[in-house]
Amino acid sequence: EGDFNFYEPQYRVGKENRDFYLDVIRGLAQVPKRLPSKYFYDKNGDRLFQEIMASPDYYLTRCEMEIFTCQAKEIIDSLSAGDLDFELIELGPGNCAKSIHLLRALVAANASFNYVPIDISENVISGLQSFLPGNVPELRFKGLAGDYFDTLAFHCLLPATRRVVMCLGANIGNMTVAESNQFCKQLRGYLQPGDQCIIGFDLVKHPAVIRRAYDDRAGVTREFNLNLLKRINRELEADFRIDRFDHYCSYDPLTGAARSYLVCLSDMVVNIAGTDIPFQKDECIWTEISQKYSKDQIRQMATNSGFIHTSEFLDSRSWFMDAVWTA
Ligand code: AVI
Repeated sequence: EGDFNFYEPQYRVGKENRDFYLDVIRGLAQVPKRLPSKYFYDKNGDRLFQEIMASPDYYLTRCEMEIFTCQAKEIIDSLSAGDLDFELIELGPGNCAKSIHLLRALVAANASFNYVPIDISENVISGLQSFLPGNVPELRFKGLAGDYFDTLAFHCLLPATRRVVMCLGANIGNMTVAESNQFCKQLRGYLQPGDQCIIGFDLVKHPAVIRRAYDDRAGVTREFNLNLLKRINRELEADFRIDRFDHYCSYDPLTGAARSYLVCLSDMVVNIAGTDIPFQKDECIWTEISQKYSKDQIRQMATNSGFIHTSEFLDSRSWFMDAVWTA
């Protein structure tokens, strides 16, 4: 790699922040500049994301919640036509607010299943460990903290009757179309024929509704985006002047991509752990993609990645889809 000059300053940041540092420096060395959205979620970012999900302008959470509260029984029916002996893995469970409806319905149906939530955050897993026993008594579960795919790959080496993998919340939308196809192919690679997955997709809809969701009137998404710079300042000894950046989001109905940016309001040089990075007025840092899909694209993605598109569950406005695919 040609970026040797980047390596020395990294030793000014703690070992635990080294990957973060390298991702930030590499992203800001690109033209146009970019920062990976996975770094939104520090403690403050988690709190802001909770606020976004409760915001009247951010429809996604309510749509998927409606699907899980009103159609849990139908979802269960599509999982294997009555054979309820499986392992239910959830990638990125958060606080389980949606999947809990499925868990309760499965327990009520006397399903013989184990629940395995996998999350990168130890906090999420320990939170579930204290929350689930009191809220879904009789649930057998084992939380695993770690990277989705590393953990899943390791876990899938263990014997199991059948596996169902859930990836809710339109998390798949935070990848480009090419990356999400790759993700689904990789997921298929870990599964056996007859295993299934449930994936949440945000659907294309009126462009103004989508843009509003990523530029909410209360300004929480703005705070959420700017928080990334605050985190870089705090954890990577940087000196971003937060008031010299603005939140901007675009939605392109031709590609289904909603993109968030941080716009630089004046020429400046920012120092990150000893490395100077120049910024120009009106330059944009691309921080996030939230990809929207048509129903046909979702059906096609199932086929492309080696799954059968088994069933689809929509909310009453057809704004969101939870798709069940069979390997
Ligand atoms: C987590 N993810 C699906 C959210 C989304 O809709 O892309 C993150 C988010 N970004 C801004 N608002 C919400």
